[in-house]
Amino acid sequence: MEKINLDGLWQFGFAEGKYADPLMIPVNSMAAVPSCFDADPELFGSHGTGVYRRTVECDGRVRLTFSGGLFLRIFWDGIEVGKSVLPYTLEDYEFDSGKPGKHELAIVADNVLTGTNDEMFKEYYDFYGYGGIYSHVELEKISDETIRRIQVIPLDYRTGEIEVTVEFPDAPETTDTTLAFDGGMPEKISCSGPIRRKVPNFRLWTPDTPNLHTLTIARNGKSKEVVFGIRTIDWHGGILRLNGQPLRLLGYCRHEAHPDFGAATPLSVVRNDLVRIKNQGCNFIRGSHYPQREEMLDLCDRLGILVWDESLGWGNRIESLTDPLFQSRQEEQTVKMVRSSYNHPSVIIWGFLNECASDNVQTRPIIKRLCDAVHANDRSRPVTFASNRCENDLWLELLDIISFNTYPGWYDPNPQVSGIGNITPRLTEKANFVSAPQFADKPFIVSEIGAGAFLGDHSRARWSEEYQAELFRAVLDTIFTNPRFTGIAIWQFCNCRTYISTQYFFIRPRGFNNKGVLDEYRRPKLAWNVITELSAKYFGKRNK
Ligand code: ADA
Repeated sequence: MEKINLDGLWQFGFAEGKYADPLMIPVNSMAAVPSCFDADPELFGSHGTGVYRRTVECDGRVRLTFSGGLFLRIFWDGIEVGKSVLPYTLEDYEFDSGKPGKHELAIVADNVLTGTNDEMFKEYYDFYGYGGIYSHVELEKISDETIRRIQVIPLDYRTGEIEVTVEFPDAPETTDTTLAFDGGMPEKISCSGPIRRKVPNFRLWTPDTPNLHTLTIARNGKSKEVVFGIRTIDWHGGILRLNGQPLRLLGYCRHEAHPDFGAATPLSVVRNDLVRIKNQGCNFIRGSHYPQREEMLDLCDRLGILVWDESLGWGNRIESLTDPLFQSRQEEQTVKMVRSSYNHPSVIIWGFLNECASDNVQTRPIIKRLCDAVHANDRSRPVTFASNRCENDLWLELLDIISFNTYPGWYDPNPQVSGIGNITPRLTEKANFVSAPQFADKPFIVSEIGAGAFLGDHSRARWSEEYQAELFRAVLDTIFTNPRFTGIAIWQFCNCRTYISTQYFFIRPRGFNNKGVLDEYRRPKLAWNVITELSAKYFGKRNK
């Protein structure tokens, strides 16, 4: 056994509440892995502990890898071998699996929020926090020869030069290691530091030509392959560039969610969503509001969709933002995201802490710490966060890109100045604000904007398909005729479930955030056609 995939039917048990000894919960039914237990209509809305159990045949040192939420504990033959408090994060658990033979693996996932400041998920978030196993579960037998990680930094899009870093658990210089591109001739290398190479016969990665290369590192009969793309990003003079060419971004904020599957959306759903976005002429997805799954990023690499990947946060309040444990969890999650998704050419922006209290002076340490953590682990991509404090934000100077979430025509503070006619003036004010000398060098993205709409409501009033469609017409016409805007991530691709108990229940009918351009089952509202029309108007066949 090198690496095995443990997806399939597992034994399952559920009990209300958090459990000190979850293995006492009877496993009297079955669950698919990956899956979210509260996507099952019978358990939707319940706060409890799900226990997933199965046997695995293996021995010796192993590494288990998967993501899930909201709190995870891992037991091997009844002994706890790992835990995670970082929902949506791809985590590794290494342990000694013991003698050859059958062993029992139990993954315990609970969705019980206690409301402490350090918790990464909060019930005030405007999306539902599912309990379960969100990604594939993989088990790998490891040794000192196992390559832990390969990082590829594209350095020059004109020459195909890259920098490769290989991480081994032991001193690497002593052993023979080889490197090969695209299945070609292996070349002997020393891994004592980063290696620079020009990729033979390289082909550039762009959204129109998403060419990928492979790199294989081998040592003592063991090998690891990674996929990468050659493309570079730079950001200055207020312009974001890919391979030296100015970029304009048009796309969506997208939740990894579906009413039938929760956060464990099957690959077919993810694939269909992304192909639709691409075929509409869009080139951009903001992965709101947590690290994106590997397979989502793999698809974006192959389809040529640009991604903003962000760590988990939503409207976090000062009590959490100043809590040392919350701060270190945020840093840990952000660093894990950057390190695990580093090689994806589709990822062009890192983000964190959507709409935090960034107008409060006490938030500087956490924001600076997260910017620094990203920069320390990746200098090749810009960092941002989506601010709804906008002109009152105190920390825009720390960011590489300025991103504003703004809802003119929907959440208008003054009903006298309201509606579609309010959109162009409000957006233009923001573009003028970020044109001031201290911000002018930074690209500017509208990271959210939108309106709620019910499929089938043609009243033309607010909440109708027509109102939403006309709002997006005004938004895109404003953004793509004003060069100060780098682009837009429309809020949002499709409706998503939120907490029914949320204090905002009166603006979340049916327990959904209804601002999707598609409904939760991906049925299009009128706005879909308007966005398709305007993407053709402003970009022609650019991204198809
Ligand atoms: C915020 C938030 C989104 C969503 C949106 C809305 O901007 O970032 O997650 O809640 O508001 O629909 O109001």
